[in-house]
Amino acid sequence: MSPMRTTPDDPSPHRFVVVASRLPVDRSEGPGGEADWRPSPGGLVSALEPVMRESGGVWIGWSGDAGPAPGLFRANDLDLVGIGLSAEQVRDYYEGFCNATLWPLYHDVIAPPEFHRRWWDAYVTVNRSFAQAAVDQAAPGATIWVHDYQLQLVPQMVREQRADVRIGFFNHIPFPGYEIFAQLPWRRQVVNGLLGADLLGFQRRGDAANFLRASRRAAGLVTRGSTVRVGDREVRAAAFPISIDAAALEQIARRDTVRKRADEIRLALDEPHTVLLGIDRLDYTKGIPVRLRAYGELLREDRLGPRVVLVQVASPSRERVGAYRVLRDVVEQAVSRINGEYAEVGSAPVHYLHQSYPREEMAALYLAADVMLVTSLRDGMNLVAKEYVACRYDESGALVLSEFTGAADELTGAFLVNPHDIEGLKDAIVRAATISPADARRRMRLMRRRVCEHDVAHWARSFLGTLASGSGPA
Ligand code: GDG
Repeated sequence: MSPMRTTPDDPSPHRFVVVASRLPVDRSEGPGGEADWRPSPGGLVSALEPVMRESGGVWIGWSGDAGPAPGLFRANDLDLVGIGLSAEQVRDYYEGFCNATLWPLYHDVIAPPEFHRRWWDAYVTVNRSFAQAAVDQAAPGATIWVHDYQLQLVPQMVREQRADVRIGFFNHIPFPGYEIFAQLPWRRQVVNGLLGADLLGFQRRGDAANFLRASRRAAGLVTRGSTVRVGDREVRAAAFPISIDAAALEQIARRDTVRKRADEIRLALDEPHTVLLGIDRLDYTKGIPVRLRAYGELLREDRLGPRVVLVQVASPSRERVGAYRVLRDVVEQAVSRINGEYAEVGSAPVHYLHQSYPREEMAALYLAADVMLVTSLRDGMNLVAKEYVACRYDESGALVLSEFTGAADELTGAFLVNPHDIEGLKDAIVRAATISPADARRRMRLMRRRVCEHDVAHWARSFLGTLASGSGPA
C-alpha cells in the first residue's frame, strides 16, 4: 500500500479526530525505498474504524521510528497523519518520560520512576506537535478523542486554540492513588492538561476517583460527584472499561485450521494432562516472575501431577529501556532454573517463547490451554484475559486472574488472586487445574456473557455517546 499524499493546502474536513501514540499502520520499505504502510491490526483500530469511516475521521499518531513527519496520507482506506519524532525525542519523550517515568509511576511504582527535567521538556514539545496536528485537522465543532498517558497535555493544548471542539480522553493504564501521583514534579501540569477535555475515561471507577482526588489536591479544584469544575466548564471523569472484538476473535478460534493447530500444539507438548498458559508483553507489570515462582513451588510439591506444562509467551517489549532488560534476565533465569530441576530428556515443564505470533497462533494457544494465568501486579484492563474467554466457545477452561487488573471487576467467574500472596496463587492454580467440567462451564458461561455483550464496539459507543450528550455514562 503506497501512501497517497494529499496536498498541503487541503481543507480540514474531519469531524472525528483520533489522537493516539501510534498509527494504526506499520511502516516498511517499498521496492523503490518508498514508505509502504501495512495495517497493524489491534482492538482500538477495529473499534474506531466504523466511526472513522462514517464521520470522515482522521487518525493522528507516530509510526514508531525516528525520522521526519510522514504528514497527511491515506493507507488502508483511512486518513492518517504521521507525527515525526527525532532520535532525541524517541529517547527523551518515548523511552524516557513515557516508559521510564509515567509507566512505572502509574503502575504503583513497581519499578522506580525516574524524573528528569529534559525528559519532561521533550514530553511537552511532543505533546504540542500532536495537539497542533489535531487543531489543523479538526473541522469546526469536531470531536477529538485523545488516547493514553503519552498524550496527557494534548486536551488542554487543543482547547487553548479551539473552543469549538469536543474533546474526550481515555486512559488505558491505571491512574495511581494521590500519594504516588504526588511524586511527579509536574503533577499540576498533567492534571491541568487532562482537564482540557470534556470527558475523561478510565478503566476502573477507582482510577476515575484517583483522578478526581488529584484534581482537588494538585490543582486545588472543586469536584462534585464525578465532575470537576474548571472555570465555567464541567469536566466529567468516569469508568469506561475497554474490551475486545469478541465475535471476530471467536470466529478465528472456530476456524478448522486454528482448531487443528491447537491439537498440534498439545501433541507437540506430548499430550500433557494440563496445559497452563501465560501470554504477556515482557513487562514488569505483568507479574511473570511471581507466576514462575508459584509454578516452580507447585512442581516441587508435586501438586499438579506429572503431566503438566506451562507455555509462557513473553512478547518482546521496550527492549531499550533498562528495567525491561533486567526483567528479561530475571525471567529467563527463573525459567532455566525450573527446567534445570524438573525437565526430562525430551520434555520440559516450561516452554518459554520470547517471540510475537500472528493472531491465529494466539487463538490456537488459547484453545490449547486448560488454565490461563494472568497474574499482573497492576494492569489497566488486561485484554489477554478477555481474549481467552472469547476463544473458549465450548465453555471449557479456567482463568486465574489477578485482582489488580481492570478485568477482575468484570470477569467474576475467574479464580481471583492476589499475585503477591504466593500460597494463595498456588492454591488458585491447583483449583483451576482440577476444576470439574460443570464448574468450569458455569464460570466460563458467566464470563463469556460479559465479554460478548460488553465488547469493544460497546465501549467506543458508550464513550462517544457520553461525550456527545455531555451527560454521565449509562
Ligand atoms: C495496555 C494496558 C489495557 C501480546 N503478544 C502478542 C499479541 N499480544 C496482544 C494480546 C493483547 C495485547 O497484545 C496486550 O494487551 P493487554 O491488555 O494484555 O496489555 P498492554 O499491552 O499492556 O495494554 C492494558 C490495554 O492497554 C488496552 O486498554 O488492557 O491494561 O496496559 O491483545 O493479544 N498479539 C499478537 N502476537 C503476540 O505475540 N498478535
